[in-house]
Amino acid sequence: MKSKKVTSNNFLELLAKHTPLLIITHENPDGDAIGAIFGLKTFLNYHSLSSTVLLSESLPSAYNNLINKEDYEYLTNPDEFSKYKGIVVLDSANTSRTILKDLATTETSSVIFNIDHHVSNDLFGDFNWVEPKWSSTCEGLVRLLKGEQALPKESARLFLMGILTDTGYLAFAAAGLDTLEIVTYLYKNGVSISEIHRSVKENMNKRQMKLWGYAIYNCQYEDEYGIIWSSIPNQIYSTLNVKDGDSEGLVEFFRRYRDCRLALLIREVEPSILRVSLRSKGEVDVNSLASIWGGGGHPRAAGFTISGELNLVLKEILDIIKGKIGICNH
Ligand SMILES: [Mn+2]
Repeated sequence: MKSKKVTSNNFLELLAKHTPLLIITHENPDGDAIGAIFGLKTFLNYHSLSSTVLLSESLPSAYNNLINKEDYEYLTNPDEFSKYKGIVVLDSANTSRTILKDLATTETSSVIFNIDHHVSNDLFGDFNWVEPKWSSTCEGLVRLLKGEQALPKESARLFLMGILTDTGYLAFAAAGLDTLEIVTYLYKNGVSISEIHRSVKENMNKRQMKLWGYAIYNCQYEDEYGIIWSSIPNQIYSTLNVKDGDSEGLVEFFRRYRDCRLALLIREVEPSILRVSLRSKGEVDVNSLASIWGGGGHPRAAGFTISGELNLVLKEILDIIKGKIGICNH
């Protein structure tokens, strides 16, 4: 596939040439993905450019306060793609976790715009803006859009939400001075960090509290290797009536363990469908570990999906990871 690296000054001009636009992101979208699709949609609305956000699943309830129901549609018919001149894919390292997965990109006449910050991004777009130095896709979008075009306050709020959720409210190493400069710019647009923290982070429901409690109570330590892990069988998902997105932020919690080099959370989101999330404090590169199973992400935050029997797969994964990272040298 032909790929072009494009500079920022023609980003909006290029999008404007390819309306109506379709805006999509990866399945099980996190705060950055949600902030990116709706921040861009709100921006395009404000500048009278036609676009549609298409989702394949309902959004985690934590984000309800920030999103308008009129701003998205659910995917009903995959042939719908053909009516869009451009498809903007946000925060996705490849198309396998998006609604484009069943569609060979060569079969669509739509132009694909790939905007992302995953180091594992495979540059699937016709145009690619992929920069692992961005703390978040939302930070990247602000960089691409800020300039002479006005940034509406609603977009600023959504982009700031994405930056904050992807950086642990600016506490993670990915949030450097460049990120703080963008945050300051958004702050000057009238949006507040504490308001976003209250509406997204301090918004867990009782079922989520129980899910987190279950995973934390049952966590296990492999102290020789500096690994802390927990697993959530599918039965817990049905008993507590929780969804995939209800554990967002949970694996980061395990990184709080003093002697953690690597935190692993394995969730059986559907019978025999296992989502594995990996986090590290920096010494271990979890992106390269996740790539063993076809996943990816960032050096300190990555994941992959695998199928099989939970405990068997978990043991296999832990054995391979232990072999790769070795024992702690303390
Ligand atoms: Mn992201």
